[in-house]
Amino acid sequence: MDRFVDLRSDTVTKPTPDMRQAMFEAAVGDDVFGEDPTVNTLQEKAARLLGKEAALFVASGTMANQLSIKAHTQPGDEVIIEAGAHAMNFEGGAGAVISGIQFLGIPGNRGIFEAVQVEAAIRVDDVHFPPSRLVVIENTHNRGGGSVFPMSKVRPIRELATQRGLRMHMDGARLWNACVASGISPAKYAEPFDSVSVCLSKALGCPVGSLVVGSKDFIKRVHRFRKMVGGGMRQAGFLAAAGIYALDHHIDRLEEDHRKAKKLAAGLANIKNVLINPAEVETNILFFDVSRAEKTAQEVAASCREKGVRLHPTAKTRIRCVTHLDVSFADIDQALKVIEGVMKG
Ligand code: TLP
Repeated sequence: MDRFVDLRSDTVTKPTPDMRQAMFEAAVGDDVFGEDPTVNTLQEKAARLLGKEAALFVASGTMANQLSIKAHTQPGDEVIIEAGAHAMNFEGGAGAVISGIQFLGIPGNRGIFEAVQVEAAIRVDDVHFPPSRLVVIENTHNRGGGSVFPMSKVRPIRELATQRGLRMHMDGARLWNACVASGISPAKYAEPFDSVSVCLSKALGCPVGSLVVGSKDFIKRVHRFRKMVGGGMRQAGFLAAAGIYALDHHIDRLEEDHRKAKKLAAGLANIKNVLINPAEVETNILFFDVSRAEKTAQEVAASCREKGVRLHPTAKTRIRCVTHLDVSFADIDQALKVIEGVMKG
């Protein structure tokens, strides 16, 4: 099938013609020598946009998160994180391997947690316990259904972290979506955090790339660790050019992706045996449940795929959909038609 509607993830986007042109025209150099002008421009731009001293371009969101964790911790430390978070569950156990840390997963409400929960999770100073070192917040929260971590809940966590000597990292793979949905600027969202990772290859439509931002000293440490894991790239300006283009042109349009997700959710709510609360859809990710149907999520997704609609089953009865640059409002109508047919059949 040459044309299909791909709602599995916002990572599936292809560069637009204008983005490809920007990549084609990029001035490049050897970034391991610090001589790629386009990488340098992207890093300066990202640091400015997020209100931090410095930024580093890395290969992926996983690399951004895990090198940040490494730079904040010592082996044996504990990292407090929401139990469904990407950095703990979907990064191949890297926290244990790369940093020698252990995660303490605390339950969230659609990925969102409270300062009192962090307070209860902080270990007392006793030889039995790992030292609590870092709090990680995911914004938007992937498994929470693209939920926006409210600023009103970030601030008390920051106050507590400061009092208790903990650092804070934001997995902002989709921070852009949180900013557009909440009206809060990237710099304001980043302000309470010691470090933030952001992705260019998710909502923003780039082929590759993420950034870590933080203080100059922190980024220097991340840079050293990037080298250790073989993440030093050479003429990476071709990729950075896509990032610059995306930061200039693909943030404001996310509002459209959010409307597509809301339209999809509203349509799904009208399909027999589909369970979803459209009021919970805040950004570009939604989950729906098919436990009332005779089929598993995998069977529903397989039947939809045969009819040209790709969905991401994440559990026996749970399916994820993500809207992005490469799905139109008409594609959403088409997806709804196919899902309705499959749920009936
Ligand atoms: N998430 C991907 C896949 O892992 C499932 C997706 O399709 O959503 N943080 C968050 C919140 C993420 O959602 C992801 C990717 C990452 C980090 C890791 O980014 P990459 O895939 O670039 O290593």
